[in-house]
Amino acid sequence: MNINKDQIAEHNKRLEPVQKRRFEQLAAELSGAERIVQHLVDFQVAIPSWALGTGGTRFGRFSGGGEPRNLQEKIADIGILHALNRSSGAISLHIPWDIPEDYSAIRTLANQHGLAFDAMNSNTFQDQPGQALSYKFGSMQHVDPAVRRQAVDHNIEVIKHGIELGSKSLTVWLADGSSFPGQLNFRRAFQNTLESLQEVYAALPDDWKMFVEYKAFEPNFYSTTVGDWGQSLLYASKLGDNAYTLVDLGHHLPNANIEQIVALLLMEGKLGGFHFNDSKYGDDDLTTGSIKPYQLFLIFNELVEGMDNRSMDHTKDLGWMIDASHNLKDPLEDLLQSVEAILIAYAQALLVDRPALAEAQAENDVVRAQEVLQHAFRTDVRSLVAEARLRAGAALDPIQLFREIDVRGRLIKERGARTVATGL
Ligand code: PSV
Ligand code: MN
Repeated sequence: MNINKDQIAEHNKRLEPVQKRRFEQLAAELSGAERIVQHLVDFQVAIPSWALGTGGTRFGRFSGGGEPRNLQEKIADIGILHALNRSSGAISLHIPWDIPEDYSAIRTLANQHGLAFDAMNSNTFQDQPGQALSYKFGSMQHVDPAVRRQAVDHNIEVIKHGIELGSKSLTVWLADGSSFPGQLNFRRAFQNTLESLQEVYAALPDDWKMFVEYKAFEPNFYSTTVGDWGQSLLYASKLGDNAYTLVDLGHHLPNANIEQIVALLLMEGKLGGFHFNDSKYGDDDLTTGSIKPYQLFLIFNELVEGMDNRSMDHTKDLGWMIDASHNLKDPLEDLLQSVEAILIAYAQALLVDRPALAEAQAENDVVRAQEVLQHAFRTDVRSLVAEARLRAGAALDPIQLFREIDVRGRLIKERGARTVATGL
């Protein structure tokens, strides 16, 4: 199904008078509202192909209906999101779940929906049917060189798919690690992993980036071979200029100061991209901004400050991706909420009075520094985000329109009530 311009126009016509009043009132109070709205119009967040179906836990999976059955339908789902918010103009694929049968047809379809191909993701954390060697004891860290070779070859194959689609980056997340003390020689595991990554890096086209994603624990519970940002940075630094660290918000030990991690990675020119989600306990993969919106704002505060400090392009120089899983909500509604939360945090970070904050810091005025940050965080910027949508041709209230025109009901009619998307 497609959402047409008339449906959006009719919806916006109804909501526009209230939006106009809210926006004008806020714009009169703020300096630079127009600049912020333009930044918001330009900002795009990639949607992961694996987040369009209902996720599960290790205890079970309660599927919704109308889930995408193949890559074409995943692209169509993201097309719906992008038509509704005009901020989801990219898809991130996971191989082998999303191997295209016909590159040119897939490129054309994505193009029709206004979607680009963001980072390609490899998968050496599961064994695939017919796979020669098992990843049970790791992939790139493995004691057997033949398993490492298989993992390297898989990543090179992922790059090849990406080249055909016009992607420009590869994200490598390894489940490698150990679950018991003594299981691994840490140094050897690191060296094996580094050598394997070096082979993949050598196969990377010059205009591509490699993102090394870290994760503190799970599926391994004693050690992870790319376990934190320090280890990721070590690999990325040894690999070369086109290798970067990728921060997934759910991949830290409790209470880690992610905003500080982000600030230092940016300072070193080694922050490559983001996987947005939220969590209370571990890698919960909940809707972005649903649990810790202040932390999300503080992260964006460092991102904006750090990117501006290096004269970076907010939209192009980092990979912005969601990585979430939905057990209870409609995946598409959940993704709309995540994108909205990201844009709100970004808008609030753009609002921070930087000279006032710098002055407070220079004077050790801790109270004033907090006031400056919280003034921005407590500003209700939703009318700026909505204004950006209006100007970009999106719906003023994407979730409301999604429900008004019964998108899910129509997808169920089209695809069936018992479809299950590929992925986790
Ligand atoms: C692992 O937890 C992760 O965050 C990686 O990014 C994977 O690619 C993704 O989730 C899906 O398993
Ligand atoms: Mn991730």
